Amino acid sequence: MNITFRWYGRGNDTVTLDQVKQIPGVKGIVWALHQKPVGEVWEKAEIQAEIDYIQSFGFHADVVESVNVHESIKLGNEDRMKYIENYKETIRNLGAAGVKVICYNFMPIFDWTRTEMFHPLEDGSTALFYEKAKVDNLDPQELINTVAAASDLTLPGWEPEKLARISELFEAYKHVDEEKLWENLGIFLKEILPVAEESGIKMAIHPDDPPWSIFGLPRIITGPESYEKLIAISDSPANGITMCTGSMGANKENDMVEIAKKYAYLAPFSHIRNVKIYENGDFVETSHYTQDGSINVQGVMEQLSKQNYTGYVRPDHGRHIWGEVCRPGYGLYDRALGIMYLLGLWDAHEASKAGSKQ
Ligand code: DNO
Repeated sequence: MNITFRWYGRGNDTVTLDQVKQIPGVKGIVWALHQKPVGEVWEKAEIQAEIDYIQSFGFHADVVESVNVHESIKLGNEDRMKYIENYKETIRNLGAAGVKVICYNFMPIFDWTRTEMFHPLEDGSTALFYEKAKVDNLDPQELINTVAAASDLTLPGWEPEKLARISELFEAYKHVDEEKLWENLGIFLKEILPVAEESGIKMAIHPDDPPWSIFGLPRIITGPESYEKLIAISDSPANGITMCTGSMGANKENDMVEIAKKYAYLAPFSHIRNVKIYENGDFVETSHYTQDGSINVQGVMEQLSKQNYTGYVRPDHGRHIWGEVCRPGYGLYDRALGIMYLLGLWDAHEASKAGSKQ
């Protein structure tokens, strides 16, 4: 297991790499060129500048999250090949700079979706919250306003240039159902996977968050059956997943321990966090601690240890604790606590494996 920490770049994050350096066990920084408009080629020089900075703190920069996929590719528009070619160029440039994993997603229009960014928890902290009935009855524009009001910084996946075209995009997606979206994912993957292989990169698709359709838009990476379909598209070693316990696990039907057991081998990258799911389908992001939420984080870590998992792992969204002012879900303190919990579980499982061999 290779512990990493997501960081949004100089001037774009409240957390500094000096601070991350003080969290035990962190080997690498998960990064992206967040200022690049979706669909543009990431140039070699700008990639290298970011990597040099990260490496100057002694971290590796092996994992990029995310190179976002242009809506034209997901929609299957006529101009999609232009964007696919740009994506290939970015893969080549990242591979040449030594990057090993690219996390991406195939969610139409909206990336991760929450109705409240600073929902009060009983312990006095705040956390990201999803109110199901609210989303079921919400005008998407209201959701955009909520997200925009939550932070002065642009949140990943919520780029203003995309959101300005919202009604046009909704109109376009009327012609794309789940089947069509799978077809468009297949076309994208068949084009880019050979390039990823040549470049020494594994592509790691992130589950839809939450893993169900919202606003009538199709969503396809929602549970174990999605992984079977993904494998059926291509058995390239570059065709991987980002195993995200909090995203996929927000649907109670998805048993993350079983999913880890069966699909961790497909995941060069894992996001490990907890959520508490309520009877009415709402969910809130809790601490990483198993007893605080609905996900068996302990059981997931046991699976990873049993499989001698060598992939990259990061804690995911944390609560906002101890008065920290930060990006929603991406503070320093609770993610650092999360790492200590994951390392503790890992060491305990490794020790019991070693013990049982004696
Ligand atoms: C939110 C993240 C997502 C994730 C992308 C992956 O905090 O989990 O934005 O990075 O969906 O492409």
